[in-house]
Amino acid sequence: MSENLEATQLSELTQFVGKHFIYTYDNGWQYELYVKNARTIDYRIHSGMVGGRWVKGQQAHIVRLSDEIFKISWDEPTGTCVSVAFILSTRQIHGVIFFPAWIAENPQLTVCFQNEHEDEMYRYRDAGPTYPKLVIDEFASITFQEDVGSDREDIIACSPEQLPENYASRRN
Ligand code: FER
Repeated sequence: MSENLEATQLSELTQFVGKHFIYTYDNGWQYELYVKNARTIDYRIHSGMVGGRWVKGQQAHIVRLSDEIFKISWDEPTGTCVSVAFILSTRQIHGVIFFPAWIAENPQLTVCFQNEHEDEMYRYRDAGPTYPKLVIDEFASITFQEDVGSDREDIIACSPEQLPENYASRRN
């Protein structure tokens, strides 16, 4: 039974896995996300409270809610929790980000290539303060999307500042 469910779910994700998105939240924050495989994302943050931050290999829960609606949810080494719904038919997104209080107080502490600072992030997370959480609840529009296939390491491979000038402003 559960084997069957899992197989069904994986096949339902094939249209979503391998997608690469650039999107801007209504508050102006610009993000980029690559659905690397059915349990993994890479992402880069171009602007906003933690602009400059980037992460590879974040484990995530990825589900299909309906034909063209997918949701990705994860808990980061910083303690930030994120849940993002992608409505592919209208290229809209709704994201909720739950920031621990220490990040709201000092966002710059998380601005780095996190993979090289994971132990530091766990130490900050455990030191807190965690509460009160800062909840950001915003819609976004997808400004660029492409299908690049799964498990690529070259899609998110450098910091946002190292990208060509118009990389994030490309529209399609
Ligand atoms: C997103 C919202 C939040 C997203 C990533 C985050 C890549 C991560 C925030 C953080 O680490 O502070 O849509 O997609």
